[in-house]
Amino acid sequence: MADNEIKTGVFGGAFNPPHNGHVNLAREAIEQLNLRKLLIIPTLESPHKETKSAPFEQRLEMCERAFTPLSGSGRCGCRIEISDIERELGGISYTINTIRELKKRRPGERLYLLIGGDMLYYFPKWYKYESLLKESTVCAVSREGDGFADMVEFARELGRVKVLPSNVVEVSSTDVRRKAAAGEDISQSVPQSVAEFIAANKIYSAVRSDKQ
Ligand code: DND
Repeated sequence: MADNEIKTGVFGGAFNPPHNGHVNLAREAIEQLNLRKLLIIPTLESPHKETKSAPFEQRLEMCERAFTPLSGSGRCGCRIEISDIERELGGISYTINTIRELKKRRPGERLYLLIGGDMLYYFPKWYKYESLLKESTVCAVSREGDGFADMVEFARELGRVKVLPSNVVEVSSTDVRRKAAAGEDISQSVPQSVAEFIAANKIYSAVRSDKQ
């Protein structure tokens, strides 16, 4: 890697809603990879997900609230950018299309595609995943402990995948939606500003609490 190359993390998700597990993953990646920039990219339409997410605008706003507090963190003072590129590109949000567009727009930046550890086993089902392995550095952030060595081995077989050891915050978007729909407390699962936004806009009413 050239010395002057900028390390940019790319963290995509439905973020329906973003939660403390996502924020923790982002924080670990910034610190362990010394990222100068981190792009947070809500999907317009997630591949392989059948249920509709909350509207894009609301997920974008929740990402602003969840991730901008990480601005300036890490050794390089990471810059956080919440990106609407997948809305701009339109259609189903295949990650290879997003990465290719980002590479065009950001010459001189090296892209690190961040995913949760569990997602790594599913990664070979992604559209053109072999191209993604060539055109970005895939980083799976995973819990050390049971199964970690297997994951490192799986990553080695795929090639060009880093596995970053991390503590993991046990929370899922499905669970947050279910709790919000039932009127239960979500303050331990999402940043406070996200909890306030969900409540104020009644985002996960019972109608939208279905599994995704
Ligand atoms: P999800 O729908 O899993 O998002 O999508 C993640 C990204 O994968 C999006 O950018 C999709 O476009 C892309 N994708 C998925 C499938 C196929 C293709 C692309 C394709 O191109 O063919 P979620 O909001 O559910 O999760 C976002 C990320 O956060 C995921 O990587 C997930 O593993 C991770 N995560 C956690 N990490 C740490 N602690 C937790 C987590 N919960 C979810 N508690």
